[in-house]
Amino acid sequence: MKSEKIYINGTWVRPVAAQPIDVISPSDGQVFARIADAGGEDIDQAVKAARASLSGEWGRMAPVERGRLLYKLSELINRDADDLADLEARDTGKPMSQARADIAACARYFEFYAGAADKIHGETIPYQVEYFVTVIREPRGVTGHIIPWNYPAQMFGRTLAPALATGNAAVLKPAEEACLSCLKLTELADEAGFPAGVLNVVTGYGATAGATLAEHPDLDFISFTGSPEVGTMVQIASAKHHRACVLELGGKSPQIIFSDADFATALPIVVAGIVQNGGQTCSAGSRVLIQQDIFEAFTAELRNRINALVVGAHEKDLNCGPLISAKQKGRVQEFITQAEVEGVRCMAQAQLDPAAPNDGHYVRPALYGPVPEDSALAQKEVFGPVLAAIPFKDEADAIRIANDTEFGLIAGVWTNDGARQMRVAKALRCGQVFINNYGAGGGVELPFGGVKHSGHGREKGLAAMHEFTVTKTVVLKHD
Ligand code: TXE
Repeated sequence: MKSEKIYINGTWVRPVAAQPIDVISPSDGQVFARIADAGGEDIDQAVKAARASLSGEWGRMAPVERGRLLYKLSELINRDADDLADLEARDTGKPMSQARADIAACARYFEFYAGAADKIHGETIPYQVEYFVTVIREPRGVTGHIIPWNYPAQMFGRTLAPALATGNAAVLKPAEEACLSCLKLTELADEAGFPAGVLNVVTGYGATAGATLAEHPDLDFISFTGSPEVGTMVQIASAKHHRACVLELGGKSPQIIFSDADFATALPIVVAGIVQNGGQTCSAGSRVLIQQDIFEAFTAELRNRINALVVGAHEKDLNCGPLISAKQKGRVQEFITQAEVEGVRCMAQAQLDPAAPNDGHYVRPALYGPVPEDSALAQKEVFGPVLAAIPFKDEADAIRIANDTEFGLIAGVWTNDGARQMRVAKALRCGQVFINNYGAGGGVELPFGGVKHSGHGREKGLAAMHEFTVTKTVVLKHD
């Protein structure tokens, strides 16, 4: 693999300057690869190549042909799924079965948007009788994509497939902590035969390569997934150039358990919602709001399940892997220490596999509760496997607590009362509500994104194709 190179204008090249960046395995803390550290000049070359490709073969390509290229890429991803999953698990520390599911999701993104590429319809608008008005959808142009380390392969598909399906030319800056699968996927895109310059992939640090891309004057659009702090910077840079952006900035998503909920269905899904990917998931169900009269009974069952979990190295394929980095482990431990200082009780904690390497970034999944509504564990995105249990009195109280954070990404509602399902779904301030199920990762077809500090704009589904296109109104006067 060409991990120390960047991909610009259809060619793997070394960055102009700078030392490569060491890639550390989260499972054992050891360096196992190196990636290129691109600088401003490299980013500039990538944007130039993307711009040039729009007036070449790509700009003239029929949508059906674009779709065929995307479909070819999805087939190549499926062909190499085992290698990609190995790489993803090693790079991110996630258990092998999760990595396999991520690669399948990545292939599915290219499959879904392949089929959608020639279905970007416009509309006609009845205006005055002597006019004929059509509204057409055109690509934004050159799109920038900055993605995080938690789901590199899935994010590659999620952000690039709709951008390419709609005819844009892209520059991707993946996260420095984990991006090897993105490089391998780029090799596959090259093999699929996308024209030179249509996809450019430039690895490097956020503060240098990422910031240069976000601030580049010749971008037409940017899609960012990451922290609210960097999201703010990306939005300010976009505002300076008067261009639109999509921001997906995480959450503090509630799972709301009413007294009449079906415990047996809810319990494994509530546990999976915080343990998947070590809780490093924007849509992690990190708060479980439980109606008071079942608080003891529900948390007793949760405790049993969490105590029985085992965290360990990715290749053991246990319930949970390590966190991405020593830095992320430190962040999560600070939240735990603060909760303990505030006197919040640890109700359950998973086991550490005795064979887990000492230098891995392991944090044992834990349940804390009852968590005061104003504490950090109830308000802040921990981005680790820490579940906060919070009791509520009645429906109004549940809605109030659920909405009382700065985030608004997703929510789970567990009740068999049909009217309540709809009332609560309407009252929640977030981008998606799951009733008697949970999980924003699945379902490429489903629009995904947040409100409030979780960001704006929508990824996935046909909604993403709207983000990556812009309308043009054509008004013809016939006589
Ligand atoms: O994010 P960053 P970090 C949240 C989560 C986590 C916290 C910090 O709470 O604990 O953010 O994670 C690039 N200009 N999420 O530090 O720094 C960076 O290289 C342009 C939630 O890893 O935002 C990477 O590619 N780009 C989230 C990407 O931004 C910059 C997923 C994300 O990194 C940049 C990840 C800059 N100045 C973290 N600085 C989610 N929504 O799922 C960094 N980057």
